[in-house]
Amino acid sequence: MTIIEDLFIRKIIDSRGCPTVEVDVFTTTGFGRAAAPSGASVGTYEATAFPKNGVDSAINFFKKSVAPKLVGKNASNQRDVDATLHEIDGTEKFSKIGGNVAVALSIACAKASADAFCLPLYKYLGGSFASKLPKPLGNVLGGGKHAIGGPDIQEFLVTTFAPIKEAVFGNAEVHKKVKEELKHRFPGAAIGRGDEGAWVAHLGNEEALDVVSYACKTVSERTGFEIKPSLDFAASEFYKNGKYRYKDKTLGPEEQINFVAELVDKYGLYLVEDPLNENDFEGFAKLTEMIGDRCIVVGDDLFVTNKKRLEKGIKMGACNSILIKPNQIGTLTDMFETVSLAQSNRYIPVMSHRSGETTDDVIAHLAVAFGCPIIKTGVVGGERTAKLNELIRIGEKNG
Ligand code: 2PG
Ligand code: MG
Repeated sequence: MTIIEDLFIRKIIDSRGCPTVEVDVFTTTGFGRAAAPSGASVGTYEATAFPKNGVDSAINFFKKSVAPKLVGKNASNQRDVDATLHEIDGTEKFSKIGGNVAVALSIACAKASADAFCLPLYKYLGGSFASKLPKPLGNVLGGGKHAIGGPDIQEFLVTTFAPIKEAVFGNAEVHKKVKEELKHRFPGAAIGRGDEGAWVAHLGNEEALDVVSYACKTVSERTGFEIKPSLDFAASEFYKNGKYRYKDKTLGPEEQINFVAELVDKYGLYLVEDPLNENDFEGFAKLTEMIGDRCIVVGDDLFVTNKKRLEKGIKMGACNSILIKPNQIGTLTDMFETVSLAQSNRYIPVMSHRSGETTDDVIAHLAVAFGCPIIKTGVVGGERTAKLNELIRIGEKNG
C-alpha cells in the first residue's frame, strides 16, 4: 500500500511559453511528479485541457475539490484514483477538473507508486513484457498550426529504422540535412523553426515533401539504415465547408483521398496521420481500404485516444492505427483501455507528445510499458530530447 498523504499543484511554463500544470504526489512510501502538455491543433472531441476560466481557476478547483478527496487513497490502485477523478468531474471531457490537471495527477500517482516499489515507471506499468523499444518518429519540417508561413500540412516526419540510439541520431541527421537543403534551395531566405523544432520555410506541400524525402535518401545512403518519410496532415485545420482548402488548391473529400493515396505511393510514405477531417469515418475507411496494406493510417483528431471513437473506427475499418496522447483522454486507466482495444484489434498504437511540451519524459516510459511500436516525439529541442534520451537510457537497461 502506498497511501497518498499530500498533493501539490503548481503552474509551470511549457515549451510554447504557455502556462500548464505539474502535480506532486507524496505517499507513505514514494513520491511522484508529472506535468501536462498542450496541443495547438486540438481535436474537437478531446478532453478540455483546462476549464473555461483557465489554469489558475483549475489550480483552485484542484486544491479545493480534488486533492482533499484523494488524500488517504492508495496511489497504487490506479483504477480507483482515476475513477475518483471521473466522479469528482462528472463530465464527458473533464471540463471541470481539466484534462491536463487530471492527467498530471493520474500519472503522478503511477510514478509515486513505481517509486514505492523502487521500479522505473515502464517496468512498474508494463512488467516483464516491457522490453521492446518504440521506433522514434519525428518531424523535421513543419507547417499548419505549428508554424507561420509554412506548408498547409502540419508535420513532415521521418523514421530511421535502426536500434534506438542510431534511430535518434539518424532522425537528427535528417533534420540537419533538411536545413542544409533549404539553405541551398532558397539562398538568403530566412528559415525558422516551428513549435516542435521542425524547420519552417515558405514552401508548398509537395516541395516540402521533396526536400524531406531527398534528405531521408541522402542520410540513409550514408548511414546504411532505411529512413522513411511520413505526414501528419492535421486535415481538420484546413477543412472548411466540405472542402480541403490548401493555399494552392481546393479538394473535395474524394479528391483528397486520391491525393493522399498518390503521395503515399509517390514518396513511399511510412505513415499518414489525420489525412481527412475528424468526422469523416467513412472517408477514413475508404482510404484505409486503398492504402492500408502499405501504409500506416493513423487517427489522431479522429479518435482523440477515446475508446468509444476507436470502437466506431474499428467497426467501420477506419484507419489501422491510433495516436495515443494521454492528455486527450485525461487518465492513465482510460489511455490503457484504449491502447488495449487497439492492440486486440491490430490497430498500431503510436504514443505521442503534444506541440506544447514540458521536459517530463513520461511518454517514453508509457510507450515501452504499453508496447507501442512507434513514438512520435520530435527530433530536437530540450522538451523533445528529454523523451528521446530517456529511451536511450531505457535501451541500455534492456541490453
Ligand atoms: C499532433 C500534435 C503533436 P498538437 O497533431 O499530432 O504533433 O500536435 O499537440 O498541436 O495537437
Ligand atoms: Mg496529429
